[in-house]
Amino acid sequence: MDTTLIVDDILRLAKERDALILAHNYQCDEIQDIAEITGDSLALSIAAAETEKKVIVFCGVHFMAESAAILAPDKTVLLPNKDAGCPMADMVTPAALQKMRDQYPGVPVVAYVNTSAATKALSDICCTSANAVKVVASLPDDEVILIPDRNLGQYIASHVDKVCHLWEGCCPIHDQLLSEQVVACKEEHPNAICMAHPECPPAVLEVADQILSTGGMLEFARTSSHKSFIIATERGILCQLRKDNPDKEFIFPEYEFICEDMKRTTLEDLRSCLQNMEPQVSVAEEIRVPAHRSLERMLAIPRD
Ligand code: CIZ
Ligand code: SF4
Repeated sequence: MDTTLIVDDILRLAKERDALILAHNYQCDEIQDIAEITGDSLALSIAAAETEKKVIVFCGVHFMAESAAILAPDKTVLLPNKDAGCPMADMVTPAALQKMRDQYPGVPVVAYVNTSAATKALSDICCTSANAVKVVASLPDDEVILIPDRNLGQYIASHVDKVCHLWEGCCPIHDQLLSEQVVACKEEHPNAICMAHPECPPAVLEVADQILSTGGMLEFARTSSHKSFIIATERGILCQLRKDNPDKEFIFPEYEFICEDMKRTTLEDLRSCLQNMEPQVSVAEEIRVPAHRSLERMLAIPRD
């Protein structure tokens, strides 16, 4: 079917349903193009909480739609493709986390936002890749449990003066990038600035010039006087990087860097979820309330 017809249908249905379409920075270009707001998971969840609209269509993965449902409980949250999950978020379950809590009684748990609502409910505070070091440094405790990403965990541990107990999880997409691939790319493009996501392995972060969340990368590229950048994160970010900086060059190392879950959402899914008002994502009140407390504690920490 003709794409323009689907796009017209989506825009008409979004109006009829009073829906706000949000797209994560890793979504396919055509999804990012049609979204009203693009961004990282936290910025999108905050936009969901602040909008006057009744329906939120979250083009991203399941934990992100859950975060929107936690922060905006009075709204209907739709996840256009119900199979869009996050393997890293699935690497920690509440039962396994409870075991670790029992092992380190009284030690606070800092949960990366890439976790389920049930895991957030069992944590003390959340963090994102943009504020992780700040969140952990803000805690009065000299010992913390960091879940679920060991790479982000190790990055945080190297920036704070605390004993950090790391969970053995990772993003399978970022974790498989090799420092050799980044170094080869740097050698080929000696004038390029390398920006890496903290979900990449420590050896990659060591050779990167900047370690940034997706929102941080977009801001850095926009405001930097450099013209050329090596990008070590999921390729979907290229869509906004190109829109914001038509005169700058963005290069990827020789690595696929595609998250299949982020690419599951299609324009057809988007149209069909607006037609049928499903799949919906909701969070039961007994999980939502403690999960909300963990997110609110993070949001109470002043941003830069
Ligand atoms: O929190 C997000 O949106 C993710 C998964 C990546 C990032 O750094 O923005
Ligand atoms: Fe999860 Fe990694 Fe995909 Fe992000 S890129 S959604 S962390 S698997």
